[in-house]
Amino acid sequence: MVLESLGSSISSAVKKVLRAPVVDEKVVKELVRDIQRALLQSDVNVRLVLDLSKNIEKKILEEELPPGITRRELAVKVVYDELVSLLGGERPQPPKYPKGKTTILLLVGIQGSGKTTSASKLAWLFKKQGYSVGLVCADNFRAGAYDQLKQLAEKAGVAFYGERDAKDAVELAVNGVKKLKESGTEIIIVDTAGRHKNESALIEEMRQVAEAVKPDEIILVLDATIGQQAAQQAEAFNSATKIGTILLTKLDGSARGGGALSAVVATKAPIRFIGTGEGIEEIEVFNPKRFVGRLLGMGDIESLVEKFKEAEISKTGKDTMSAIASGRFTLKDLYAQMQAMRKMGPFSKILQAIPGFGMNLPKESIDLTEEKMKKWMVIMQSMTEEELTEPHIIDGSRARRIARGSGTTTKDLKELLTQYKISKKYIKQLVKKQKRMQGLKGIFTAR
Ligand SMILES: Nc1nc2c(ncn2[C@@H]2O[C@H](COP(=O)(O)OP(=O)(O)OP(=O)(O)O)[C@@H](O)[C@H]2O)c(=O)[nH]1
Ligand SMILES: [Mg+2]
Repeated sequence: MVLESLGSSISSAVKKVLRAPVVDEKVVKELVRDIQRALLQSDVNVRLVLDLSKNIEKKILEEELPPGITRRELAVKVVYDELVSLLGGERPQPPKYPKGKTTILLLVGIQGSGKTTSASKLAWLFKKQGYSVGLVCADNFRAGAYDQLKQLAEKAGVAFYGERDAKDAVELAVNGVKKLKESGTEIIIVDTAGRHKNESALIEEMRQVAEAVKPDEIILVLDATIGQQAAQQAEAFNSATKIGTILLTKLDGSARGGGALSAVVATKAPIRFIGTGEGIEEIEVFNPKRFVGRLLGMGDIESLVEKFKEAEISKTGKDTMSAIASGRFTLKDLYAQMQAMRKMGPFSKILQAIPGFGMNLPKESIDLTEEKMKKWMVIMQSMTEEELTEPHIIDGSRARRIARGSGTTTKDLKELLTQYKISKKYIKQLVKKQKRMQGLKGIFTAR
């Protein structure tokens, strides 16, 4: 069996849903099982797996579909949302360190993960934010380490401490921190050594360095290209020195960084920054939404959601056509039309395209703007299925509930219902008049 990273196995589970001809209960159950398996294989706590997957299943199967959203779309969106929240939620969260005090950051990670490069990137970034910054080279293992960091410190324009030929890494780190602290440096970044082999010695050294330096935050530097090994690495470091945050490097290549998800789960530490190149400026605050989109292989989830919507609209468009042809025209049809029309551009054109809108009313009596259309769509989203198909049942108490639920007023609702009635009446006349003509379709599919 090929051991996939947590990210890529979830990604393939979601792709299965995307490929399924219909998304029914069976497909959803399989998705949930796949996700459970992926999580369990990554040693995620059983309790957490059950909670998470139950949550996903419930949301996909029981949530009422918003108009124009398919179950498939919902399924992808639910998984996406859960992963985003697992990775820290909506907004990127840049760290805030106190001014006028010393904060010590210790970078750990295996050889070649990008510690030294990332140390200088962080230094550059914090300096730009107005902090005084210093870099400490605590790597006495690799011959070139001292010169590498010294040069990068010059590039970033920050202080540097290092000792050529130092014997002891712990002493080296302590000396550096002491020296920079004395000179009033606000953020001290300690770069440590990596190892090829003999990782237990590395882990032990990190433990000792951390104990001596007492960092405010230990940053695990993780190479995005390593896949499943990420979990083991993260765990090994985390058991020796409590990892505070993760910095994910080399996301500029083709790597999706799926291993990072396992690392986050293993350490419960959030990803704060990502490295997107070799240059000193190529660092970004981690953005969970963008990352999950990429992880699921969807680049930009918005465009996917958009695509599903389009498909759904053309389908409802057809349904609406036949509804109209038979003289049946509900608020649902009106909603679908508005949604489709909004994508078509100039509002004046939209007005002309919806039967009855803007035609039967004097222009000045109704200020039909994009705003208003949006408001009406929100109102319709607050209605029940029954109210949408049988609007005449909307009485006073229902009206108040709908207005409350949509953050509008009953006056807004009344206005919408009036418009709906005018549209419906107009359509009836239209259907009668043009019964034998085929031109009707053209009105609705105007591009
Ligand atoms: N493309 C790309 N390359 C990176 C990134 N971060 C680091 N690198 C490259 O990865 C290689 C190793 O980076 P270092 O910063 O020296 O790694 P290290 O963890 O300090 O390595 P050791 O000190 O030997 O343990 C270098 O060639 C860097 O240029 C990144 O975000 N993108
Ligand atoms: Mg290094």
